[in-house]
Amino acid sequence: MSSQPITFHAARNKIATLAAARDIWPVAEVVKLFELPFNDLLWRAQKIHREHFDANEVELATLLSIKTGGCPEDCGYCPQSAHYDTGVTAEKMMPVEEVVAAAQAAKDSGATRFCMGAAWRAPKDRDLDAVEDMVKAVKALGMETCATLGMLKEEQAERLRDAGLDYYNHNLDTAPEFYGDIISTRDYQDRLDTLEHVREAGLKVCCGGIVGMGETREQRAGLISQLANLNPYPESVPINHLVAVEGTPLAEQEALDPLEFVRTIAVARITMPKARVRLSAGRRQLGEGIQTLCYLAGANSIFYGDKLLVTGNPDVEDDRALLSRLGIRGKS
Ligand code: SAM
Ligand code: DTB
Ligand code: SF4
Repeated sequence: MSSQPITFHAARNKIATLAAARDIWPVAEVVKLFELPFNDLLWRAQKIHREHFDANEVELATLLSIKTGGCPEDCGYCPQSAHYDTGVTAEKMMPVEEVVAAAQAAKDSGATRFCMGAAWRAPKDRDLDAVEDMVKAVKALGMETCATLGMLKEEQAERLRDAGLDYYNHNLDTAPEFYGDIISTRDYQDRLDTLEHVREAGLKVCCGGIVGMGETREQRAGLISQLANLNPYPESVPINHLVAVEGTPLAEQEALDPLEFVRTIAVARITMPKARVRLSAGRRQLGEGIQTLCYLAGANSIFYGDKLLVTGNPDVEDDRALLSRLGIRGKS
């Protein structure tokens, strides 16, 4: 019998065994996590957090917009889209020396990761010449490097890897079912394709989304399920709270219950135990109490610096003061 070709059932069992080797998170299971009593959810998240990380340490990552505004995409939340009148004007790419100076300043104030963002649908091959120089120079300062430049082809990801890029950020943003309500100029599959190219090139993946855009709880669970089921799941997961910017279609979006944001962080921690879960955009609006709950729920990375890309972030002094009150150290 052993010489028989593999049967359908044997093949199916093998696939099931392989799937069991990593946790698969169907949307319904993620919804169940969201529905737990708040204290039970936070307790589960904390236990998992402590199994994999020092719970009193947070990664400090600084963002810089290396090419601001005038983006051809129509992402409904984004102040940099050329489709909306938000007061952000299109600028040229920043000179390499300015980028390096900003990275050095970030390093001096304690950041260990530097993320360079560009308002592009996708970089042109010639744009990457300058980005490669930036990556090399930032890396030479001894910082971890990250870039977020839009859709990427595999050869482009390889170029960035060879320049010394550690992470590439490309977000799924929301659940597949809600995505079309927010963006029409590229689809979900385009994003999954870019993530695949990034992985194939051997870069680490930074991928997350935005909460508070009018999605349902099931759709929030849908986003987390998509992220957690990536194989492997991302090393870095930025969870952004919508920053509602005047002029964008989401300017008047009704505010989400902030505890639902905390729940999203906890669910990300439980479903992606070893990821850096980054409490990303929206910290200024969330305030210190909610941020503290996010740290308790397993967030262990923040964007650190007075600005995100074009909108505001808490002042560095205020972050330092809050972290010190909580006894949380910056990762060295
Ligand atoms: N243009 C590139 C792209 O879209 O991939 C890179 C930069 S883009 C600004 C990076 C991410 O920032 C978006 O995917 C989105 O998740 C987040 N983002 C942009 N505007 C935001 C806002 N108003 N509130 C929260 N997150 C936002
Ligand atoms: C991510 O997930 N959030 C960051 C970073 N990746 C590039 C960007 C947040 C942008 C917030 C609005 C702004 O300042 O443009
Ligand atoms: Fe462009 Fe990125 Fe903003 Fe979308 S999120 S409009 S792709 S800068």
